Amino acid sequence: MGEMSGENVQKGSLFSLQESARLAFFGACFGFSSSFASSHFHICPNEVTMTEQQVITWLLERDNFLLLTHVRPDGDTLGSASALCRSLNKAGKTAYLLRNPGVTRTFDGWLTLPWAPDGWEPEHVIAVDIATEKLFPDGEQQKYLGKTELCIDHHPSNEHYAQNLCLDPEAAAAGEVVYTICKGLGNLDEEMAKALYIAISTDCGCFVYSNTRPQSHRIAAELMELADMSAINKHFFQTKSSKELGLQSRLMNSLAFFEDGKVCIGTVTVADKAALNADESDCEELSSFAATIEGVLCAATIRELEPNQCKVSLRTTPSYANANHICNRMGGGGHPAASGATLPYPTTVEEARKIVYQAIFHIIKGEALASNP
Ligand SMILES: [Mn+2]
Repeated sequence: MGEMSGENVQKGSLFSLQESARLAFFGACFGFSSSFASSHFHICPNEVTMTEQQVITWLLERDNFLLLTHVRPDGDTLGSASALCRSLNKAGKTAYLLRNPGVTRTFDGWLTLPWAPDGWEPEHVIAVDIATEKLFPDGEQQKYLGKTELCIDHHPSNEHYAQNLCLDPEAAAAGEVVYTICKGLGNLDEEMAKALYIAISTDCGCFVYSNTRPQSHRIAAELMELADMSAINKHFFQTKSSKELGLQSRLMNSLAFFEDGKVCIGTVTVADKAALNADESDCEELSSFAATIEGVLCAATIRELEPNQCKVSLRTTPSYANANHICNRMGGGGHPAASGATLPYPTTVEEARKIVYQAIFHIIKGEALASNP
């Protein structure tokens, strides 16, 4: 699964001023301090922090909810929203998900996604697994910028754009937080259990990434009492398309290694995808592939989304290289072991390689100096 590590693949920015983009971008690349683009988005100064129990009370006092999911939606944002929607429906509430144009066929038949009907107007907007408004998909969701009443999240990098925030930065997935809410609403069932299992397992690489905590297993165990997860495990973790394997092979051939093999940077181009007739759903697991090579502690995968528009995914051993810090330098962010950034200025894949190299080495060398003065 694509962003199964819970990476927070920020869309870079939606600058209207190219020059401002250029300045901020080169600031990020070359080490000027950079509060990258956040001023262009809403920050809620009087944000209220909520526990799951307070969220339950808040939900029960209201009705007509619209659930938002993030751009390039992954198992966590979709599974969590799907489960929460069903739980709200079972509690007698009207709730829908806002249609997300980026849903890949990976999820076909695995999640119920009740999209809001055309023209339906919500009373309350809830963002699920969305760390920043920069991750709102283009299109209809843009009209909800600054309008999120509740954000349910697990990203330490959450940008506090919602009026109310229920954040557990220790959770492996937003699905763990949503689990507590659904359980509190008292209506967990087989379908919700499957959706929450998809949310949690995909964000922690089926319980092997470093974000996995004992509680992730406890929740998964409880969910497994309610549903058979074997088909989910087979589909999401033990199945690859031949196109996907072809892309992996091209990525493998593109890898450049540094620091005695501890750092690697690889690329997948638009031409690679075209040659294999592959689409985004074939790319979902690519970002975690390079990190599985023996000896690699910092793996960067550059994917050309469109010609000269590059997305970077980092998978690292945080004690060696903090992926969130590296991606912060490129206008993105996420978690210490898994982060992402979409370079906000058009770059060729080869230019992107240099930018990523510089960001990685700034952090590795800077942090090494900091710990060995
Ligand atoms: Mn997540």
